[in-house]
Amino acid sequence: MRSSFIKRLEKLKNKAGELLNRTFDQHINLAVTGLSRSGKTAFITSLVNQLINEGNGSKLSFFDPVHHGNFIAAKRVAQKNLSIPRFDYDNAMASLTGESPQWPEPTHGISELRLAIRYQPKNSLLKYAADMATLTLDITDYPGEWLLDLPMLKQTYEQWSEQTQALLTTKPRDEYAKAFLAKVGNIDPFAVADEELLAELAREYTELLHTFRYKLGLSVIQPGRFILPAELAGAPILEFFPFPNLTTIDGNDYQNASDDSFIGMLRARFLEYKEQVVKKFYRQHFLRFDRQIVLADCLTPLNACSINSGPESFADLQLAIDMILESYSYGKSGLFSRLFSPRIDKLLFAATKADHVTSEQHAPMVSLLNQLIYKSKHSLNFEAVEMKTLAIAAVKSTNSGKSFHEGQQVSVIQGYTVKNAVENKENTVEKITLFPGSVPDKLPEKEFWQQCAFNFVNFSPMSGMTKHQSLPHIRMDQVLQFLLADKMI
Ligand SMILES: Nc1nc2c(ncn2[C@@H]2O[C@H](COP(=O)(O)OP(=O)(O)O)[C@@H](O)[C@H]2O)c(=O)[nH]1
Ligand SMILES: [Mg+2]
Repeated sequence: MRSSFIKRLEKLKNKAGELLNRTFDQHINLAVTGLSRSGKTAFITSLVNQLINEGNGSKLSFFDPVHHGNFIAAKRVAQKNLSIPRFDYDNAMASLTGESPQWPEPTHGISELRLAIRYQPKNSLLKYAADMATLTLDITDYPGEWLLDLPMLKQTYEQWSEQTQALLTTKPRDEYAKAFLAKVGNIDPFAVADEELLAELAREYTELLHTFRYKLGLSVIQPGRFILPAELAGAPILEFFPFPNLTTIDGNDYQNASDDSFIGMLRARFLEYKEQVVKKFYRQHFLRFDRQIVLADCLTPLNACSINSGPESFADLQLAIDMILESYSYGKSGLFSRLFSPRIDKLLFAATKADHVTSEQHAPMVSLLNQLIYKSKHSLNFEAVEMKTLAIAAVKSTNSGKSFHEGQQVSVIQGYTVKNAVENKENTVEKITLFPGSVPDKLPEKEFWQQCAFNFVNFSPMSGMTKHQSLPHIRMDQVLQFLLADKMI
């Protein structure tokens, strides 16, 4: 009699659990972005790794569900959106944990991964109904460069050309862009377009963008898709470029330029790009995000003084962050309004690669990033978005310690760098110990760039990491706490 009563109670409880699980919001669409090489792939790999290997040596004491013991387990499950490439977790882990550990191959587009996280509800209503609940976490990785295209939506081709020309004729871009601008300047805008020439100049413009990004360390790259085209590589929709001195052309002539003229064709492709590429991304993906993490590598631009473009590349990063954040401001501008703005409730900024500096430099890293986002944070209308800034290392690749230098004790870091990577295909690594310099806690001034005192090297991942153990990290638990913990109570 009693046992059948308990059985019925259990059954009821399960039923109620199912129901509640369906009605409760147990789903998060987490978007991860940042400019190329800001550390997105490493970040997602580590986040997934920390969750699925929880218990195997993980250090997640600031993540309440683990700390309070209600985290049960997480596993990868099939993603819902079949048309988006899967985030290649296995390959990334294989690179990191191989015999000579390597950073994962860079990715060039959007990818997705879904985790099912089991936990024991303790405080929410769910605890009356179920011993176990599931939080589904959809993680989307997409290039921050794609968000740099948003401001183009408000511009005409003329305006965009004018603005881009201004950029291309100032330091440090001018030197590199001269030849390209001269070539375009030689074209009669009203002549019938030569498609070959258009394609060639578009290629040249794209190469310029690559130089700006990867040689000069600049961040404002427009159109952002040009350097990370994903499935659009080689498509004619990416074959356009800014046309200099358009404002000197008669307005009527410009308006009436025929569709097959150079200018007509460039204008048409620009418009098509905005419709089919920029808007499409916002509609298809951006709208469904609930939470966003923006990764920023503030250390690389500090290193840029050695190539003489420190101040510019830093100012450029600031501008790029402004442009990226514009995507999250609600309501203010009629054009973007609700059509493109996702209803995100949490926005996390992470200064990545914190393992490149000693731990007392983490606070300055955070205030530096806060300064970079300060302007946008105040000028944009973020409604009820909760924000936080952290200094993190997704995959910690150094150890810190103390050393003596000229009789003084100094904090140093120790890690491995690849020695003679080019000549020596064997990839021998070399152990180095260094004091990388102090991170300025506000936007660096002239003296900082003159001293050129900041020096950090690219470390290789540490050896000895294994697939079934959690990766060493800095503050990934605080990341999880901010992004997930409130949904697991
Ligand atoms: N030391 C260290 N280096 C990192 C970390 N995360 C990323 N990196 C470095 O940054 C590079 C780019 O990272 P990746 O995740 O591929 O950037 P993505 O282009 O944004 O996906 C890597 O190849 C590493 O050299 C980290 O946590 N620690
Ligand atoms: Mg990547």
